Amino acid sequence: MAFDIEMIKKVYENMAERVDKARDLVGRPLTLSEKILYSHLWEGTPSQAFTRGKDYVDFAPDRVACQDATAQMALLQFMHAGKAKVAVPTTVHCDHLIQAKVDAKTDLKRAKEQSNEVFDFLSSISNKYGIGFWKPGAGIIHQVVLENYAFPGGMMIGTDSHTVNAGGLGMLAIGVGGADAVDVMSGMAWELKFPKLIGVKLTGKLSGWTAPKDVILKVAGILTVKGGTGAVVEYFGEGATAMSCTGKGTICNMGAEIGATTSTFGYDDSMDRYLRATNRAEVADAANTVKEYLTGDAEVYANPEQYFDQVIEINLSELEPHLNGPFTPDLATPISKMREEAEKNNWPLQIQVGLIGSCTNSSYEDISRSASVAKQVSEKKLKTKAEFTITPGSEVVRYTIERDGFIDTFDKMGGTVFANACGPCIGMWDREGAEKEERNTIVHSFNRNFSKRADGNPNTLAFVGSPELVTALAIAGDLGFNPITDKLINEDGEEVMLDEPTGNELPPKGFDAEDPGYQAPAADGSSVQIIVSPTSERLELLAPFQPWNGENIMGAKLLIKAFGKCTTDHISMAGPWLRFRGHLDNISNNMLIGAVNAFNQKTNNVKNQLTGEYDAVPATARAYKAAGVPTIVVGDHNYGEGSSREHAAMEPRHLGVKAVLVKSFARIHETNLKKQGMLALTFSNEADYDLIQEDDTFNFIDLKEFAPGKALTLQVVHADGTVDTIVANHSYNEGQIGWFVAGSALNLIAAAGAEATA
Ligand code: MIC
Ligand code: SF4
Repeated sequence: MAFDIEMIKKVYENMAERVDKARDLVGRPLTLSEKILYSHLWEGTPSQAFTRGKDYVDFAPDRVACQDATAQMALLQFMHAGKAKVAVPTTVHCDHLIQAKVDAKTDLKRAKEQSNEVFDFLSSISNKYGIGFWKPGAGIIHQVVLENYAFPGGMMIGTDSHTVNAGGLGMLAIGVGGADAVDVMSGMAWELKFPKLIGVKLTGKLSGWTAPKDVILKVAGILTVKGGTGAVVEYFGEGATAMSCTGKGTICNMGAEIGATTSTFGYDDSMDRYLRATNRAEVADAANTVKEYLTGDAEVYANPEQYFDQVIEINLSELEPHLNGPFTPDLATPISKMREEAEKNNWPLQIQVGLIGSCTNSSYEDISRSASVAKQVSEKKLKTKAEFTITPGSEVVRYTIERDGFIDTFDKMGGTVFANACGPCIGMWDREGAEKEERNTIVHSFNRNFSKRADGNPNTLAFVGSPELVTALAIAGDLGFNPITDKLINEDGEEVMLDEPTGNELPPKGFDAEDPGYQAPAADGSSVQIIVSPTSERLELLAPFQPWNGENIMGAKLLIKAFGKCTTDHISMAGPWLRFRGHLDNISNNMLIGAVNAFNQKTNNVKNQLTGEYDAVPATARAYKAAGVPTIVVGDHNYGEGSSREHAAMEPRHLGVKAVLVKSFARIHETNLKKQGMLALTFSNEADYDLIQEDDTFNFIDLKEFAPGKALTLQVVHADGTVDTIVANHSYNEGQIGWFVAGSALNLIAAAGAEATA
């Protein structure tokens, strides 16, 4: 049975009229991305054409998804919106709070004990507000969404950057902060700058050791971690249609790593097959009635240069398997060059652990192909050299692969199956010995490999590859091993080669599960009580942020000038800190502790200008706040890359930071800062970053004239009394300036809600 089928049918009913109207207005054939955008305008039928990369547009997404680590803050904010129920279908998924240590059963049991309070809160608040709840163990948000909710031509937002995974089913699915989700859940429009469009034409066909993952690893190498910012990536061509739906999901999923707003593929037979295999024939049938509206116009794909802002072509027949890393997902190395690169860079060649699964790459196809490699261990009398772990993406996948014997195969090669959860992908991996901080190499099929991400060890070098390659590398235990050309020595001393992986796109006997882990909400949740204990260390009701006092901000001190890469993992680390995601004050103790101080190259060690002493960043921020001194944070390019976690914006807001001034922002983080009433600013002249010194004081001398399109002027007063006057750009429109003035976007919603009930 398909969830929300009436909503889906409604989207398809409106599609033709809206898309045809948009085509008239734009005056040319349309890409799929444009069709979905123009058919989801807040105003309904389009009445004007928008300029890509420039116009802010109000949209009406069809649904919202949240995961446990971000849902807590999103729903704590939603409680202030004054609504009885969410306005669009919404789900919450418990997946991030489950630590991987022993095995699925033991770990899940422990997680339920440890995070009981949070799971209960999420379950009851979901029940109250009409939100579908997926229990711990049900699976990872994006896999569960793909299996149950994603539909071709739909638009959704989710409080997780990898929401984009649903592009595999032809959706525009976009990662956002919780405050954005609150807008949509409250029945308001959701605003996005009309994106630019990048077209990726896939020619040829995947074969042998090359997998869909290699497409995105290659694209990440080409575009880098910020090359997709502000753009939707649309894949097309014979190579795209020949690929499985879940393979497409993998490519879209890791599109988050190039900063893309989202990625998508046109509707095709692979999606029809996947919908039917996941019990959604009704959705496939409905989609088939508007098929031509669920893909780009033929003229667009025939002459992509005329319609996209940028076009990339990849010949899948020539594409090599890749490994990306360490420490950044865009450092792409074809497997044939890996030994040379590793030796040149002194990366440890010995692989300690291979990890497969996560929200990406845990489809039946991925697992069956990996199992076809794993089973060669016993067939060819090999011995697995590295440790090996599997985190299935959902209970449906786990149950089905167990039934079909794959778990047994992994078991035999020495693998451990963890719970259906994020686990090692987000630092929820109690890896033995990680605290020794030894330099070591791991390979995984996840999507991110920032420093400390998997096991908290800054000296773990993580490389990202396809699950089948990761399996082969775990067997070989050698980062330089190329399964296409290299031999292994087996236990009889013979040279053997691994056969190419083979697998099934979909389970021949169908998907199954005894209990997929879903809990439907109460039809009327008005009597459901939400209890948050005032003494809880995990959950804390939110107090509204103070509105702007209307004055220029004067005398702000530099809290930290962050050096180099500063992702949301650096700003608000995950792993052990995930436990405080529902408690703003407690989680603020991790604020920027991973960022490198440009003046001493240390992490979590900054100068307190009031005392001259060096201390941890959160402690220093608290000291300034207590003294009533505002602060600012300075950073480099692509600041806030990675996660959608709005804690990375709320923590500085809570601890008295007024502005974040950087060379450039990642999209979600910039919006999160705006929504929480902060100033998100960029250097007009990038070289001004170098002017900022450790003892600087900042005066925002024309903040009173804060207006769209008008840069702000900042006086940077150095310790010796000299002053540099610099220009700070911003991208705030009128409404967003309103958020700053009100103290946060939520303050405005809450005020409107209070007015409505008064
Ligand atoms: C991630 O992959 O970094 C996360 C953890 O899923 C985050 C969400 C979070 O920080 O809770 C994301 O991708 O948005
Ligand atoms: Fe979970 Fe990792 Fe996927 Fe984020 S990227 S949702 S942490 S599995």
